[in-house]
Amino acid sequence: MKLYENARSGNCYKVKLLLSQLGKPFEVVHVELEGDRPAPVAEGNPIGRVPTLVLDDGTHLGESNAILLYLARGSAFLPDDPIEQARVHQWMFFEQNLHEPNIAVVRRWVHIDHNADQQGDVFAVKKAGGEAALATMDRHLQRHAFFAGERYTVADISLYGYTHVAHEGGFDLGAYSAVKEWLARVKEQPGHVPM
Ligand SMILES: N[C@@H](CCC(=O)N[C@@H](CS)C(=O)NCC(=O)O)C(=O)O
Repeated sequence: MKLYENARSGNCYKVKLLLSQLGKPFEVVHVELEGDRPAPVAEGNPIGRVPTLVLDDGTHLGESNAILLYLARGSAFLPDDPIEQARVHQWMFFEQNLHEPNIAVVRRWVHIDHNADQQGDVFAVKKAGGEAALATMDRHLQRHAFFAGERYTVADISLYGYTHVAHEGGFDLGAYSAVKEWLARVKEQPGHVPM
């Protein structure tokens, strides 16, 4: 398998983390966030972004969470029980709807593009959205060790991607003690690799 990715992307890191924990060999191909994208990303992935995973038979897959769900089939990282599986999906949709578009975007402006001061009122809106997402996670984690099925799944991998680097966007995790404890639990999982 070949993973087209950028090392500063939490979306790409999610896929590298799961592949590592599954013990699946893969080759990494670096792609710049700005600029020309190689054909497998620009043409093979209809969305034209990274991560793009190219399977050994030439199949191209895009969207980090779709890739996670594909790779996790039949493994301990995706429960078979329909309700538990729906809860995995629930948190992964939350991640793409209310978490990543706020926390990852604020981090990109602050930490990567250094243009937060050019974002006008949108910056405060995105920052507040990120805080709300962290508060939602914290409420859940005050009663549960993980997001779905009381065990480590791809829902945790998905949410870990940008939560563990949220401080780079100026989010103070001090207010979210259950999130901080969960981050430590995720880091302790067998086969964990850093971003
Ligand atoms: N929802 C997509 C987001 C993919 C995405 O936006 N990837 C970014 C890197 S994190 C990218 O390719 N950016 C290229 C650009 O900014 O031009 C996913 O979860 O994979």
